[in-house]
Amino acid sequence: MSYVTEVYDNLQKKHPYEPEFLEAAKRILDSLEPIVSANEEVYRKNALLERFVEPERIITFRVPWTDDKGVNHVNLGYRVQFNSAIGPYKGGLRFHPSVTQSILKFLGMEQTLKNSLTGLPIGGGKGGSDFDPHGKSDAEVMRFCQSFMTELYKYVGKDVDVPAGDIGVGGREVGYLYGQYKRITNLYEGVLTGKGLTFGGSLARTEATGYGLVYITNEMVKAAGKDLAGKTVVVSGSGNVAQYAIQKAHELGAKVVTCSDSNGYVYDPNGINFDVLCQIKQVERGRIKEYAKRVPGSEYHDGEKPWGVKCDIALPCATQNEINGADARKLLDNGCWCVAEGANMPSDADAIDAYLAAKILYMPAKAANAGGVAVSALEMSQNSERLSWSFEEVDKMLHNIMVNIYNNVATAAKKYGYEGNFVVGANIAGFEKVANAMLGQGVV
Ligand code: NDP
Ligand code: 2IT
Repeated sequence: MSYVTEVYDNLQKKHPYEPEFLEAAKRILDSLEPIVSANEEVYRKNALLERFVEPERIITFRVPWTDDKGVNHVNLGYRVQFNSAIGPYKGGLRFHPSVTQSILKFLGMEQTLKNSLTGLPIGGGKGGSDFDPHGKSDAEVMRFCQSFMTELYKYVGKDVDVPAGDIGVGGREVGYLYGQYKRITNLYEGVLTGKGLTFGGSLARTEATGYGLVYITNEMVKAAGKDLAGKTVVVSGSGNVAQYAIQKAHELGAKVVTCSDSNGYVYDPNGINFDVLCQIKQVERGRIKEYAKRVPGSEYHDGEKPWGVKCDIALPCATQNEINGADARKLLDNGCWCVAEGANMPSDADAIDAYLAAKILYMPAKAANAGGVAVSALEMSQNSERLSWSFEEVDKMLHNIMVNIYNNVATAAKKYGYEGNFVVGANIAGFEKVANAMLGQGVV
């Protein structure tokens, strides 16, 4: 039995109730086969894969909070400190009812490789809660964040573990979490990223994931001899990543005709209006169906996803497994020739098989959405030197980082005999640095 299969079989036995984690681990391990077989003896001797697949530490805690009517609630809180071989744990916090340890372990493992791809010194972590911020007042969200941090502060710090946002955690939540950390510890330090601009946040962090997604898509499209300008793009989601992917895609001359939330999607043949979208989602915290009421010519499709809409390029920016095999075949049948993932693991295994079989351009999440955490690492640097850089400086660095990621992923794929397969390329390019750091630091 191959080393990779052996490790995966063992993992399955140990964690039978963690389907999302097992799915992510299987996909990653399978695509590491070429680098693992080239280094099998040394990896086995150092139990490298056995260590790589287990988080260094998982912290779980209860989060009690009181709603505006005085009713008490208890949610679950987590932080998965996955891998610190190349830097302090780094990764977002997700507040969503679907959050479980399995989902956070899958995200932590992905994050470890993603952070390595950025070329910056950040390890991998992820955390969050099954708390649902939808429909909660600002005061309720604040009390929840304060309670969450009252436990989490013991385990994080600027050189230990630096959380940020993810689904359900944006600037408002990061601000409340930061305020409570500072109040408890009396430390004014960069313990979180995605902070407000008046208290250590980096310019361009809000835009970074969406912009980075479009920068790497552009690089991949150019390398294939094509151009983003004039192309039709389908986006899912309407949160932080989707909003700034839409803005940047329009700036580069493409036309984004859809966006969505968990209730349905809107189709706007004239291109999604960024200002209306931001008014609904950032200011009013409303539902995407409002868009169709305000923008003449647009349509709302309740209960549907946008994958049946004809497009050149698809940018899934909502959540995991939002494109299954049948959705992928619909995209391909309608002529889609490029998929780049803003969300984490939005395409299921069947969908990825369909992309690879059709040989379309496909950039997986850990490379495509790495711009967010890359600018988070730049925020950490700015906090350390107590200076802040201009929007243009940060944006230029982000652009360079995404171009480097594209080149490293494409080169690794080619080096191991999988030219054009960016799944293999991204996993191997990310893993190589983490593996070498783990080997160099001994069996810990
Ligand atoms: P937001 O909370 O800002 O937005 C999430 C969007 O996705 C909303 O439109 C939401 O709709 C939709 N969504 C969430 N869960 C589901 C679901 N189960 N089914 C259908 N739609 C859903 O989050 P972000 O934009 O920050 O995150 C989006 C994705 O990008 C996630 O996969 C995240 O992990 C990933 N990501 C985020 C980064 C960042 O910097 N923020 C960096 C890298 C990746 P609704 O409001 O109805 O729930
Ligand atoms: O999935 C991700 O990369 C994020 N949610 C961003 C993490 C971060 O630390 O900025």
